[in-house]
Amino acid sequence: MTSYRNDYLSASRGRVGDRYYLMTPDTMVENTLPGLPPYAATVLAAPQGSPARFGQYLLQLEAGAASTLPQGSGFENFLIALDGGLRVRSAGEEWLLEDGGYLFLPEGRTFELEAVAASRALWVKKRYLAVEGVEAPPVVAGRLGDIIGIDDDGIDGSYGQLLPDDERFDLAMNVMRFQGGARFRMVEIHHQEHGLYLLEGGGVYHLDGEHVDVQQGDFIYMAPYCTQAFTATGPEASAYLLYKDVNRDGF
Ligand code: UGY
Ligand code: MN
Repeated sequence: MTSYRNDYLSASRGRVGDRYYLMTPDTMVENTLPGLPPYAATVLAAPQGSPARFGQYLLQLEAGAASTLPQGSGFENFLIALDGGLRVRSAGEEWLLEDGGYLFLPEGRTFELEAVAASRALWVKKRYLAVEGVEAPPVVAGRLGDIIGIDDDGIDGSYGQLLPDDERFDLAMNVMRFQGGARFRMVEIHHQEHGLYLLEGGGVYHLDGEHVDVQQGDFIYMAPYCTQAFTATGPEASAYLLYKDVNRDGF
């Protein structure tokens, strides 16, 4: 008798838990978003269907592909080139993001994109939470490779901050780096949410009481109060890029 069991159903590591989901590359679906080239965007996180209060997108652009409408209107926006090269224009300024090059644009700016080579990039967007008496954040540009990490015993690794750590910013984009064999010394519980993109390596992630295997190219959404801890099973080093809402009290 023919079996109609689909082996890929059990083979995928992708899963959706109560307070998190793990999106592995085999589960990612390409979408066409307004003003972007056809099927260029995978929605990694968005409020639709999840508690997420931010958007995160994996963009995959062919050389020469460009946006046809201003992007990011009404949001603060963060872009980072994973590979290839991305020209970004905003308010008469222009940046070329290559190999970990990143750009933060405060709310009030829109941007246009053009891929100068076949490119993959991550885009995070969020509605800015202004605080009376606190200045708005400035434009920030940098390169992931230049970010020096600060050792942190609690996570048995280091974290590097791509954006300034002060009250003007209501989001952090951090790179967390781990040697093979490193493991969190605590299980974190906090009111903030995370969008985690695994840049290299892999290991086991403790999420909401479950343990999942994670690898390069995976995305994890963690809702507020999701228990979390990482073990880098090695032997190679691991690194992930982590979105976190910060410097606000949760109201
Ligand atoms: O900053 C953080 O909350 C970070 N340590 N969390 C994480 O890596 N899951
Ligand atoms: Mn955390």
